[in-house]
Amino acid sequence: MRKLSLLVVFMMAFFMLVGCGSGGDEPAADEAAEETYETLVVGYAQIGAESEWRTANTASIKETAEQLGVELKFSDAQQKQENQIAAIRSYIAEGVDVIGFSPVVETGWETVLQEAKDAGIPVIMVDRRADVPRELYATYLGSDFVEEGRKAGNEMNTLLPEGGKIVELVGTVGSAPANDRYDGFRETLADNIEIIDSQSGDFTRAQGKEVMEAFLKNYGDEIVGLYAHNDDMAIGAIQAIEEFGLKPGVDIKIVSVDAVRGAFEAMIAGKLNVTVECNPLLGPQFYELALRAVNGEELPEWVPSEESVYYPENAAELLPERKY
Ligand code: GZL
Repeated sequence: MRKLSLLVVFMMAFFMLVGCGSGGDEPAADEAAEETYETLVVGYAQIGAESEWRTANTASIKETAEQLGVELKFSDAQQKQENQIAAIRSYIAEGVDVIGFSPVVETGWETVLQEAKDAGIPVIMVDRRADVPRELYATYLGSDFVEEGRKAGNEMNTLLPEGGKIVELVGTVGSAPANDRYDGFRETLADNIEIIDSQSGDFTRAQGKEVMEAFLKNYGDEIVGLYAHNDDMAIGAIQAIEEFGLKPGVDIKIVSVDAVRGAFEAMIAGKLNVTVECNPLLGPQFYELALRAVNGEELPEWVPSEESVYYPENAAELLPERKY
């Protein structure tokens, strides 16, 4: 009897062990569960708060995280690259799942992005692009800035069929939007339009006004057109043009980029002639890409955003529905 009991106990123990070890349909210990928005932890290194566009972009990143239940760690670098790099390093140290950032300038990112790669943390470039090897980022989500420049050039040709002398307010020196809008504009600008001066206003209203004051002091009413790389600089320039005694949008035709609410208001007032859209509402696409990246999916090198061009004729009708 005793032997029979021992045999039964042994057999029960054996099958219990085998059953546990069989694997059955439980996942093996090393198969990590898929992340969801609710478990995702994202570190985002934002450039700053230099323009209406940036404010809308930040709102989209923060509000979408809230809506999805994503844990967002967010930093504002006051337009300083060293602050963005420090923020990315802090996210690496905290072991976030994904890092998102909008590189204030194109160069100087390779070291810190290599550190993120070594830590196994995917990086998504949002809005602006950095000049780094493909293996250092999961994808780039942003606009075709060269195309924005091309569109602006075509609009300036339409506004100045007789040609003439124009000036240019360039964005942040070294940034992808400034470099590409500069190049794209020159691809399509007509030969009878001459860019007599081109200076950076760093994408801000204050500096856009300051540089336009200097242009007007140097060239006065020779200037018949202004190309501004963003609406904030154009709005600053509009103030300078009025203070100089000329009519913005009439004496000086103005083409700018972003399509923020301030640009619609300026077009309604007849002071701005065209704004080329650059969509800042990138939050939803960013988190969708972040989740795919953290769950191991290979992403395309570039996910471009859809954009349009807006004119005074329907600015008043469109303004109420503008989200930024
Ligand atoms: C463009 C974005 C630019 C905007 C500016 O994608 O990086 O930066 O055009 C903003 O308004 O400051």
